Amino acid sequence: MDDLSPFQQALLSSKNVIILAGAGLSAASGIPTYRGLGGLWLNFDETKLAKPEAFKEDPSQVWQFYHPRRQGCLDAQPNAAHRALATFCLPETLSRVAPSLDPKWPAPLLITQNMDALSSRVLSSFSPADKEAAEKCIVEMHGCIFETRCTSCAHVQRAYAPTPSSDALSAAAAAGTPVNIPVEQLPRCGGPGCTSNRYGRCGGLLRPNVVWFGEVPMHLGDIAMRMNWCDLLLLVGTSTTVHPAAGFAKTVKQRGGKVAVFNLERNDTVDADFTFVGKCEETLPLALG
Ligand code: BV8
Ligand code: ZN
Repeated sequence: MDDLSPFQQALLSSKNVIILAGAGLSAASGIPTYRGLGGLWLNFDETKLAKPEAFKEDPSQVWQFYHPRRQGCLDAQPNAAHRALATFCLPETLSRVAPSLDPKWPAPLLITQNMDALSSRVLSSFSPADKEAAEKCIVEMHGCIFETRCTSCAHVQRAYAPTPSSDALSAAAAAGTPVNIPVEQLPRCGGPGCTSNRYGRCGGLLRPNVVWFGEVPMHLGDIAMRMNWCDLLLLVGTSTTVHPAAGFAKTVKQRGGKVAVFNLERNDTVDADFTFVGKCEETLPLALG
């Protein structure tokens, strides 16, 4: 692994640290990446299912794509990389490893492209004060697979539990082959476990509250504003192929900031100042400790 000290020196003088995490962060938790070996998209054409038009045309197919993934994310446990990032966000760590942060941004922005909520779920083992401090750093820019959004009343509900009202979906998953589930049997607003109290639980069709291709990522305004002042961007386990996240490194470099890559392989498309080749669950604890 490359010499850590130049990177750690940059951390010591950094005023505004941002971390962009991708599927590689959760690989050690058993969640398949998208484009690497065994990647999810190698079996699915992303433009076919992860887009609003697909849901409009065949919500049954799209729910059958997400329902087992949600279960996989539910079964997954956070790994050492999630823990390293969460611990890094704590005031006592920052006072030691990043003492020059601008009081406007006293903690890093942890932008995750992942929908598995593992960067939040790792905090369940933290003290309430530490959980609160680290939670404030996390932005789920591509949404969360544990959230559903009503396509009629827009009620969003988050639950670390299987897809709500999913008997038909579970039967289809058990059958192992896509079936055509009538839309009435798909997750509905007001179904079991619904906490909506607007419009008397409207019965509308629920969708996964994730960002599909062609949809605007979440919290983009906050991200863009902060990115303009970022002087150190960490890219953790991402192939930087999906925009607008793929362009963040260029933005930071254009403004004189530095970029550190934590990945299994070098990425020639990124003009990195520091590259740590290896499993992020091994390299991050060393780099941020
Ligand atoms: C938008 C949720 C308009 C759904 C996802 C041409 C140019 C520019 C843009 C476009 C273009 N053509 C189309 C677009 C737009 C499109 C896009 O970028 N397409 C790509 C494919 C070209 N983008 C969009 O549509 C976005 N919206 O543009 O709206 C707009 C924008 C701004 C302002 C106004 C309007 C919406 C994109 C969101 C799509 N949703 N997911 C679902 O998953 O079902 S994307 C999906 O890819 C995931 O969210 C994932 O996080 C993301 C990125 O992938 P990675 O996380 O990087 O994962 P990947 O497998 O690729 O890489 C893993 C890496 O980890 C590898 O490098 C591997 O080496 C490494 N690794 C593995 N193990 C480890 C490891 N590293 C370290 N340690 C390990 N152990
Ligand atoms: Zn509703």
